[in-house]
Amino acid sequence: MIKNQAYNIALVGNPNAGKSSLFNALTGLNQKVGNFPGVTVDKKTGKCKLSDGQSVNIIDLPGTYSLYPKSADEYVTADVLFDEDEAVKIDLILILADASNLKRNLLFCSQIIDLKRPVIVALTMLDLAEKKGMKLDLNGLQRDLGVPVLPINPRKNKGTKELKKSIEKQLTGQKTIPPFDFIDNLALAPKSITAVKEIIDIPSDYAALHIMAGLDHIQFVSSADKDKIKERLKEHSFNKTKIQAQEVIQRYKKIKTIMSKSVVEADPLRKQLFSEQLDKYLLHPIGGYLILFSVLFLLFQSIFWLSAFPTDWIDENFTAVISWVEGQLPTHFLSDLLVNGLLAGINGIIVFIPQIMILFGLITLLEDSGYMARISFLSDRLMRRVGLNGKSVMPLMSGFACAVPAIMAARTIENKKEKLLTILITPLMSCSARLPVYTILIGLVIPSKTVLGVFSLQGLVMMLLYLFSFFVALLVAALFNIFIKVKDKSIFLMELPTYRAPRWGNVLNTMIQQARVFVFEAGKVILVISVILWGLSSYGVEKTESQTDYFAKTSLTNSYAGSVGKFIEPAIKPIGFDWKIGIALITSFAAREVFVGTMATLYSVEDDNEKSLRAKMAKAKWSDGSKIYSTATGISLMIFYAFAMQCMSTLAIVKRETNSWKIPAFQFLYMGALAYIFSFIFYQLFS
Ligand SMILES: Nc1nc2c(ncn2[C@@H]2O[C@H](COP(=O)(O)OP(=O)(O)OP(=O)(O)O)[C@@H](O)[C@H]2O)c(=O)[nH]1
Ligand SMILES: [Mg+2]
Repeated sequence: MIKNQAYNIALVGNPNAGKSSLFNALTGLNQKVGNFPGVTVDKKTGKCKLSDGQSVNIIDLPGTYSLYPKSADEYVTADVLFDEDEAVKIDLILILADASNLKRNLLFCSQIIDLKRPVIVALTMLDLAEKKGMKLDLNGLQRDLGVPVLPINPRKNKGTKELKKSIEKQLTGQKTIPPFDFIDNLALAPKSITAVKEIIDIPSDYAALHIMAGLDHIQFVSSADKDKIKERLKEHSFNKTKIQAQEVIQRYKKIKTIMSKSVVEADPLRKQLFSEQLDKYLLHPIGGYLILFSVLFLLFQSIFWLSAFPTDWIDENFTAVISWVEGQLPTHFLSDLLVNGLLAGINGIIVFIPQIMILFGLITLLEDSGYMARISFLSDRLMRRVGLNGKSVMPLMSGFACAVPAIMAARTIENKKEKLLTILITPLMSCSARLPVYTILIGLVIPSKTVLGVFSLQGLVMMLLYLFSFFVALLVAALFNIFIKVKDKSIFLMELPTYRAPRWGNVLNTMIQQARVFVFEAGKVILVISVILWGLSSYGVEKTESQTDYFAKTSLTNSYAGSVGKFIEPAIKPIGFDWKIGIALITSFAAREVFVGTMATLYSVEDDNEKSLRAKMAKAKWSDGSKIYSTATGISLMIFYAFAMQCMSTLAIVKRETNSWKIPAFQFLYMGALAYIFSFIFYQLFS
């Protein structure tokens, strides 16, 4: 086969079978891998060089249990497999099957085989299967399935060489289209299938069945043909549900026969694996919840404990660097821009690297070990009370890191209402961008004391903030649940993956990458805004008798930024904010991280001898001489940042995922209202 364009190879299989691990091994990229079903929710393409030098495209896809898609992520995969996706046309399908759960994995495998396209089956988790006492005859399986079957271990990068060879073979001539149907598909609905195949040209009986079942969703069939098909289906009284049920029964029957020949299954009386024993404690109806609370408690405390030293270290050294640079430069407005605009902005960013790294590291640890899936399981009951589902936990937990991937993770939720509710409340989770704001304010208004001997009071307050916003999020869900009228059946089916030792390389990698993203992506925004802000807060309008100067170097109070801040001050005074905070609120609508940079710029424009931002803020006074950053204002401000929707990227992703402007607009409004109301209440309480 000669082709100008690179071949496209799709990675498909049940969730958590190791597709993304293999994708990374083949392409050298760093697609997210985690030990729970539903990590990948979108397609991702990478390049891989085969031994003959040709480069092929590898496409990582969301995992799916069957070819009848139910959730948004499963549709992504089904669309690619049925050529519904305009962007990718598949030349070869690589099915990954988890050998330690072979029976269930073979169901999906057998469906793909019946599509009659070039296929290779790669078996993963053979190490686990062996531990369970299973024995597999790969040659026997290959014979019965009629397609190549290869053993691989993408976690350890084993078997990839042989796999590449097999791919090469398939692409260069010796293509093996599965020679026989796995089950007798035609017999499922002989008249309807024949009728469809007369109208459109497809070789596979089973694919014809899928066209009939998903007719409304399919686009490559013209509407004239669709009408014809519909007519014929009615004639032959085609019943989708009944046929699907029959299909699955027949497939399992055949799988059973095949397995009895080629597989020695795990002995049910064998000694339980460590992983299985562990669940006795971790999923215990009482103990399980106690452990869960302790884990989360430790998580939030460690963010404070572990980051305290490196954060202080960076802060001290970088402020020293800034002072030094300032000393070297002549007095000029460009030096001013460099020191008070740029460097102050950079300092605002890099001091948070340790916290961001620790937060992402700990979350990755939870995901990689397999405990995250247990958190879903344990919280399903609570989630259900407020109209959500155990599967909402994954988006909500990853919302602690960042709402953007978290909202995409809601794709795995099948029920429309539960999915919408999850998307609506996910931005209320305290994401990593709020950490800088919390940290600086907690440092200002909460004394650094130890409670009960070991716990830091500052860490406790931080945790209370997280808990409070989580609690409010659930209340909000419960409230919206009453008003949203979408009827859809709801189930919670989630496979609990085997516990695995975290891959430390992966944890470290995620930490470094996220720090990079934070510094560069957020950094770009922060720097741009800091520089603009420096301009707006250093210059303003000055009127003298003879002329009006629109570009006069002036004090912060009289500057452009100052005027805007002063303008909105009356609206925010009731919640304890002064006009400088007002300016920060406005700039933070781009992204919350901008807060610290804004403060840094505003306070350094006002010439001050203090170099550390915290010290400058601590000195700030109202006109009556009282401290601006009182406990009440500090708390009110943190609460505001906890609830307000200050993130353009989140709004954009909600728009994309829900395909509607109304939902992000509503989110923006309701979160703003919550922020103002709660800030007001807390300000009054603590004043
Ligand atoms: N023991 C063992 N673990 C493996 C093997 N292959 C992958 N894993 C682990 O299995 C887990 C799931 O891997 P992923 O690559 O994220 O799985 P996926 O198929 O992309 O999952 P989804 O994106 O959720 O569909 C990870 O913890 C891997 O380290 C294997 O052959 N043996
Ligand atoms: Mg994946």
